[in-house]
Amino acid sequence: MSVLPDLTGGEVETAVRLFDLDGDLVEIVGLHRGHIHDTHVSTWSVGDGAEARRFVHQRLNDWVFRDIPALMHNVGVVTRHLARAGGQDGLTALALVGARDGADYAFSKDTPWRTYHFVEGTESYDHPRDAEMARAAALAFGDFQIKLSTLPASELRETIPNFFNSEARLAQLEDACRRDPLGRVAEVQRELKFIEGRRRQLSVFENALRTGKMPRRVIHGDTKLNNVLFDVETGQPRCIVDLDTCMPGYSLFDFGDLVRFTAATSDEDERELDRVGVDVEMYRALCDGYLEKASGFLNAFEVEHMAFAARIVTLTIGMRFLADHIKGDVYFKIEREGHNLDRARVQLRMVDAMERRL
Ligand code: GN1
Ligand code: MG
Repeated sequence: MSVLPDLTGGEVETAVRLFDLDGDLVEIVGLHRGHIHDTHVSTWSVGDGAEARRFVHQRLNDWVFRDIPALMHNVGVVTRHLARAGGQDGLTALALVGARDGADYAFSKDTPWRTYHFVEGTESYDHPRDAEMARAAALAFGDFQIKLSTLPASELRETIPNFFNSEARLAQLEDACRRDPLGRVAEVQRELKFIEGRRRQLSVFENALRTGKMPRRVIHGDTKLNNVLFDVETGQPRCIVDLDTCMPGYSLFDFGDLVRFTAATSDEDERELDRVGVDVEMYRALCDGYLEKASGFLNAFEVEHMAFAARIVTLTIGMRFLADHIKGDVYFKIEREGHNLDRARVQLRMVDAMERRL
């Protein structure tokens, strides 16, 4: 379920054909991943026994990203910057396929679409197979941040204002509570109290940014483990995907989000809250891998606040899920009633576990 209308197969095909692709279209299949856009994979045969080619097409969510030209400006800048930065370490950059008119995206009727080359021979994971995989993912995101460090922040637009700002996220949650359009606030009093008790912590990073204790840097912004594609042969990271939130932020956001997702003992939307927790061995592996790359550029304040970042980012994303539940699920796609509330509860339970264990 999403606030965007469903499309027919014919509409998807019309959109796919707006892009500069050769050969005969064999099939288009839906890929049910992600909370924001709709994703499809197309296969094209190019004849003469050559291997078929695949492409990833996304119908962009222009309710979440109100400024699609700005979003695609960022994706264009970042993909080209990463391609120039090179892939010495086995990592390749995600690459866009242009539309037939030469642009990086295309409108089909009023709906914006983009296309990427499919990265063949890779797979992604929702949970790390072992600590080595967690370490490798953290190393890949550290490397990604190093590559982005030579991209001036002024070249990127802030596609969603205050996206990483925990104080602003708290204000949005409070605003949702005041409006309470569906009368859901009454049933989330415990969650709101938990957040209220951590109000001051939500200002720590914003204060550090304001006073210059922590620098603003271009970051990935959504460092879920499943945004790393691992090579099926070598098991090593090959490509980092989902560049929608590459924007000026702070480095520890990426580290915190990595812990939130990768060191979790449960799924992001687990209903059995007793399963929710943090795996300390995974946490250590993430620290290790991230620091191997990032210790070169993090300052002392940042290194000291790594564990804190895991808590704050998890809490902040929990607040976003909760606010969306209260507003009536207008932002994150849901597959069941109460899905965003389940997601929020998992995040808050993880914060609780982190406070006890880290
Ligand atoms: C959204 O669509 P997806 O799953 O890649 C969200 C992230 C959240 C994440 C939580 C643009 O990402 O910020 O951390 O869900 N993306 C946007 O799983 O809001
Ligand atoms: Mg994302």
